[in-house]
Amino acid sequence: MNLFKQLQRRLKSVNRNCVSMCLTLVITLYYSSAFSETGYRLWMRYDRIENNKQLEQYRSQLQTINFQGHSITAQVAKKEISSAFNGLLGTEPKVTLSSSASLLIGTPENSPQIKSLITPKELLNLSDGYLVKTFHNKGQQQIVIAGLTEKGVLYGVFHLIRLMKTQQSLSALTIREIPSIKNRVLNHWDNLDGTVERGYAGTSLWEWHKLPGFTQTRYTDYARANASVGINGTVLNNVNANALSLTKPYLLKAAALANVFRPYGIKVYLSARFSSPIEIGGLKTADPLDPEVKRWWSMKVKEIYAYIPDFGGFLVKANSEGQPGPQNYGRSHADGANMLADALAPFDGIVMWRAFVYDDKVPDDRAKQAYNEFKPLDGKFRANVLVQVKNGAVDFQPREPFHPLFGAMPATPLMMEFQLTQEYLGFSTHLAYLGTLFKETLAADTYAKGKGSTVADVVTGKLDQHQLTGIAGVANIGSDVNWCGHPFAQSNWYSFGRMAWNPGLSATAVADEWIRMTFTNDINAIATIKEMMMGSRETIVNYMTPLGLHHIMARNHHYGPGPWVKDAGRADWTSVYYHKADAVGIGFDRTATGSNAIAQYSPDAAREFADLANIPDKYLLWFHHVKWSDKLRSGNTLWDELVSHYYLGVRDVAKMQSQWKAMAGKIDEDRFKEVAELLEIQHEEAKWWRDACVLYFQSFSGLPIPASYEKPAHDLAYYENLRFYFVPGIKN
Ligand code: GCV
Repeated sequence: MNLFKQLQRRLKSVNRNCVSMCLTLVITLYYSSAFSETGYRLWMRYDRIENNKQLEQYRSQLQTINFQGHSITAQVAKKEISSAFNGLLGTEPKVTLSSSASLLIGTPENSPQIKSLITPKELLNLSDGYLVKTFHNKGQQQIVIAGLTEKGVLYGVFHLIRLMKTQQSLSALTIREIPSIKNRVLNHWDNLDGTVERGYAGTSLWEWHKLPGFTQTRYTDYARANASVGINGTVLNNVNANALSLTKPYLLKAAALANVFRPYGIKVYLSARFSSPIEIGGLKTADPLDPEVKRWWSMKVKEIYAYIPDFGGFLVKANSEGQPGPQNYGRSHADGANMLADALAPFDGIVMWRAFVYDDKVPDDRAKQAYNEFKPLDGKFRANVLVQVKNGAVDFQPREPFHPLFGAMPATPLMMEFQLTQEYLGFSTHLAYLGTLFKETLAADTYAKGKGSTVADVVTGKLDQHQLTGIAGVANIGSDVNWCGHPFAQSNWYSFGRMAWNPGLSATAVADEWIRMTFTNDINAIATIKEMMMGSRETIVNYMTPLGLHHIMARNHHYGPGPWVKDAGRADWTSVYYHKADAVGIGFDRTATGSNAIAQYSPDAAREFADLANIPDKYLLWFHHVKWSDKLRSGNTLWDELVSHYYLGVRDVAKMQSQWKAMAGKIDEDRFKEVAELLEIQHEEAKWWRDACVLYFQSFSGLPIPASYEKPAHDLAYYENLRFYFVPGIKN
């Protein structure tokens, strides 16, 4: 609790005479101007509920609490509820052992009251889920939070807090929540030197140098935030892994973090460098079929579990972008994954083997390569292997159609990989709510088993009855005081967790929750901020990569536009490879006349993508090379439509700016100012993207920018010659 709150509380408890009230007012005014709203508290802000009627109602409904359970998880749940109630209500319910307490919390095992109130049927298959129910008995109301596990109880506690923070009624609750996906994991691309690959929010959270001796309180706050949205795993280090992570000193550091996260139900995982047996084990090979190599990994895994008894397992990037892997020894991805899986199996550990593979030596469309490689391996992986697939087939672009592997490997559990860090969506200066992107992918129909076989059904295991399920988000978290760089980027951490728990949630419902918990419960402000968020990703698509364009950013650091990039050492790292603009038209022909990537989708999905009359405009240039003069559904030619999207994108940023201006006075000044300034940067950068792309593509189409549009500020050469140094997210 900060000094301000302590003083406020002390003054209140002394006496309520006029003097103390005046003093409270003075101190409030002083400290509210002295302490800034940094955003550190994320959506976990426990400030007094401002709606007095609601406040009084909660106070009367939550007078006494009977919370059973003594585990480390129960302890942190108790602590959380105590600080939430203190902050939100300004008072804590009285702790009691009475069965008539207004709030009963526990498991049927540790709470006889819960055992008598909740039927076994209600608890059936609850796993780490929970119930939150209101009972009415002889005119008395009682709220019960019950879980089968203490982790479930902790999640239930966070649910109740969420209800209060979003000011929902507690009078008739019948909530039964079960996580749809078992492993809900953040992937940190954090390097041991403190840098974060594609990180735009400062440096790594992990102070490797001070670990294991010193664990900062921030690690606990990180765990609290994750648990509050149901995230239950974290991969600490970059997939471009350093083998040192698996040496004893670093394992002890990882163990110290695991100790902090454990009470919050969060397991630690590590990215494993495939060549570790050579680099730190002194072996001559890392061949997965070599008995010495197998033995080395078994011993290494045993050692890890000695330090971290609940270690989650390994994440592996192999034979991709220069990383070592089983193919170096003529072995398959399944050989590599299975060797690690065998080492982890005795400890219930899992392998998350990434399908993000492509090679410029392979003479096929990059978008096809993961499927080509992995589809034939379907069913060949051990039971404790998840194949981790990016949401789209290229690389986290502002928009991609769903990855064709979803629905194509029924005998293998596939894990979704989303990118929360905004590598291709404006870093941490552009406002992008990605709940809409997550939802678009999860709701996409693979048609794998007929209409309605959504990507979410693949990932939750529902489609092919897999028990082992997973979802990963490449973290956007760093040492920045507000964790994510942009105040709105926090919503992507939040929505990833919420949708990982329940992919059925709508993007708008999640945005609504997040706004209420992070900014305000003011209905008008919520409506405006929600409108900004819901349109924000489409706005970015419009000024960066409309109509299915992709991978046209600047080379290497990926900051800003670079549709002209052509000499990158390898074709699949250029932009011209993807947009294929020429005098006739633009777009990548992935139909049967081109790379035929379309054939990797099931026939119904493929038919829709192949048919120019049916394909949604948003995927047009992903799959088709279209003539500049062709008419689209809008009646516009492709050229006019393309230009209008670029201009619309910039206009919509200006609209967000004016919407945000209207929030003055509705939210705190600090975050208001921060977002306003970032939107100004975004507006400038949106114009930069628009002008650079429109001028570049015009050099092929030879067609005019309609006179009604503002002229680009510079000529094409100006944009092509811009150079940037020390851009965050890469090692310069
Ligand atoms: C961790 C893209 C990024 C790389 C990243 C890679 C991956 O290529 O630019 O920085 O590497 O994806 O997902 O492995």
